[in-house]
Amino acid sequence: MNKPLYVLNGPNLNLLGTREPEIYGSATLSDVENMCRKRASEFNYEIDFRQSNHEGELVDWIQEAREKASGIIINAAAFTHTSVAIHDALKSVSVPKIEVHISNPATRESFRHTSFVAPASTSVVAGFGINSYDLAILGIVRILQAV
Ligand code: CA2
Repeated sequence: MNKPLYVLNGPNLNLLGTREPEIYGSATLSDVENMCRKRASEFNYEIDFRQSNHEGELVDWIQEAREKASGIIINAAAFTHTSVAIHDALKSVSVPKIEVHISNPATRESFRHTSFVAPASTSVVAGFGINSYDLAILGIVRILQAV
């Protein structure tokens, strides 16, 4: 049995589907979770899907993934642009790590143009709406199958 894929979500993503549909669409985080589980099951992976508004909790989960996960898909949300702690935690993990964004931060405000997650990640998927998560699962499975 494969270890699960951790799908970690940062601050305010629990509110997905409740505002700014022009940027983030109308699907909820629960819809994203269901999509991830469905896709991962095609490849015999389970999903451990979590969301936190707290930086330290995300750091704890990344550390936990060192032993317990096959790989990490992370939308660190606003912490993407601020968190050295999440960067350092990801650096300590040797499993594949995919940075995901629903929007494309590069086309938005300049404060979103810096990512502390990207330099500590294997790959980045952004700008496909919630399908970014689906593409990240397809990508991480390819990486894991090549190992
Ligand atoms: O595009 C993404 O996935 C982001 O990670 C979303 C973050 C933003 O700070 C990043 O720059 C890009 C925002 C997460 C909050 O999302 C909400 C969506 C709808 C309603 C409320 C919050």
